[in-house]
Amino acid sequence: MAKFKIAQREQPPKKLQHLRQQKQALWVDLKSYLPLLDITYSSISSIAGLVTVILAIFISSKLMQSSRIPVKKLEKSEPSVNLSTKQFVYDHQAAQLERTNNMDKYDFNYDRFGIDRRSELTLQEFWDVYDAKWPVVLTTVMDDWPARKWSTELFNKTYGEQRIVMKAVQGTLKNARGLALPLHLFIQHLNDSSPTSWTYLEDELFLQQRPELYKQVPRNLYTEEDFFPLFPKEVQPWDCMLLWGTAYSRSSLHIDPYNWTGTNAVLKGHKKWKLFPPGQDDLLYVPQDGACGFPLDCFKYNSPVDAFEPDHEQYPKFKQAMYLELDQFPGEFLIIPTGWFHQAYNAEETMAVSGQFMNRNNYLIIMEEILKAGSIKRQRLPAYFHSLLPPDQVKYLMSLLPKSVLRKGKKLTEDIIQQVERKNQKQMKEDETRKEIEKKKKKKQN
Ligand SMILES: *[C@@H]1O[C@H](CO)[C@@H](O)[C@H](O)[C@H]1NC(C)=O
Ligand SMILES: *[C@@H]1O[C@H](CO)[C@@H](O)[C@H](O)[C@H]1NC(C)=O
Ligand SMILES: *[C@@H]1O[C@H](CO)[C@@H](O)[C@H](O)[C@H]1NC(C)=O
Ligand SMILES: *[C@@H]1O[C@H](CO)[C@@H](O)[C@H](O)[C@H]1NC(C)=O
Ligand SMILES: O=C(O)CCC(=O)C(=O)O
Repeated sequence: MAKFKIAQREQPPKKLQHLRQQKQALWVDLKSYLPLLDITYSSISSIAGLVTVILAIFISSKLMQSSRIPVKKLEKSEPSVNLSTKQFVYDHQAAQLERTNNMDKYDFNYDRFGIDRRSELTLQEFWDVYDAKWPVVLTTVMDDWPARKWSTELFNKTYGEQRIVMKAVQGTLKNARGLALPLHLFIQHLNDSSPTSWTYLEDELFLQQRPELYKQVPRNLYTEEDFFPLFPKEVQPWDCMLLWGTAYSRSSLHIDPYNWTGTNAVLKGHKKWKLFPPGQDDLLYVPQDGACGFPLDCFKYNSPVDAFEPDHEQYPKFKQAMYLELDQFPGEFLIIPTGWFHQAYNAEETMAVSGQFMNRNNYLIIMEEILKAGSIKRQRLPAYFHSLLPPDQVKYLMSLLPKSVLRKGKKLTEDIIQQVERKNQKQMKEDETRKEIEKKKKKKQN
């Protein structure tokens, strides 16, 4: 691969450095408010646990029926790929070469080592130059999103008493813990964060369970072709995660499940990104044995490094890693290619929505990741598998899914939903009781 822009990696972002020197007591008081919270997922005590629970939530249920179906005409897939006989590895270098060659077809002044912001982009050019090859920011696809009007006040008023899932960090990312608590408590502390004390609402279910919100986040031309709705509902990924973080909040450095292509739409705030071209797993200290723990299993590609505050002593090789940087602002829609490690950092309070898609350019990769993890046996694919159209391949693959996996998926989602809902009811009762008591007190005083 060619040279990549090597961005300032030695130092944390300016804002972080600056604040680090201050006394870190903006709101180190998380401890005093944590005990007030009713922790639903009491078993979550580490980032690993949190990731498991949050990702578990991602397994879809019968609640939402997606109407998203593939729409564009499809060509046959390459006959050279035969998933039924051997492991397939996507050739990212070949993809880069293809990208460079394809650039000649179009009249655009591409930033070869940075991230283009595009408004008038045809679907064909997207597929030729960016999709499964390089990140891109789309600057107009969110113009008509009703969600652009979402405000703290609206969420507080309408959903304040309802529970959300979030992570809270005191210290470093490694000290993250998962919490489920009423939204208004998260909102109450939106402005109270410091480099070592922050919260991040990361909820896969919140929007998906509220159709009035879900429909305010429409798909666009580039994400429309999606084969995930062909998965049985029990194992279909949720595709609309609410990400609302205080300043300093961040994700981990990771690749998405099944190496899918990710999307991230910023509604409010300022999100910073570090995006790593594929092939650097060694420099990112990616463990080789991680399992994602979904009913439809997959390998987990997570790096233990916090790319925004790397511990160079513990991870010396990270210094050699190359990455692209991006500052993403409201109305900007980022597409993260399959297989690229990425980490987001919210430079100020930031609200965003993430999603994913499986289309003609990544479906073989996703199917391979599923086969590799072993929920479906490779040998069960018929000889004619590769003569099927891509969506039919996906449907066929899914028809081989053991019933036990479907049952697990269904049960897991139901359990999680029940848990949150039960807590909501409990919470409401508690609130009523509290109000009654206050009323009585007032009466007494009068
Ligand atoms: C998915 O990404 C991982 C991590 O970079 C890589 O090892 C794996 O080969 C990728 N999967 C496919 C099918 O290319
Ligand atoms: C959120 O609503 C609660 C009442 O439930 C109120 O006390 C609080 O001030 C509100 N916060 C904001 C930021 O609107
Ligand atoms: C956070 O601070 C901003 C700017 O000072 C203010 O407009 C906003 O209301 C505050 N939000 C909360 C939830 O306190
Ligand atoms: C894929 O492998 C199977 C099993 O060995 C074989 O029967 C089939 O012809 C192969 N398909 C292609 C397109 O090479
Ligand atoms: O925190 C973020 O915005 C990053 C989210 C992300 O990378 C993901 O959903 O895969």
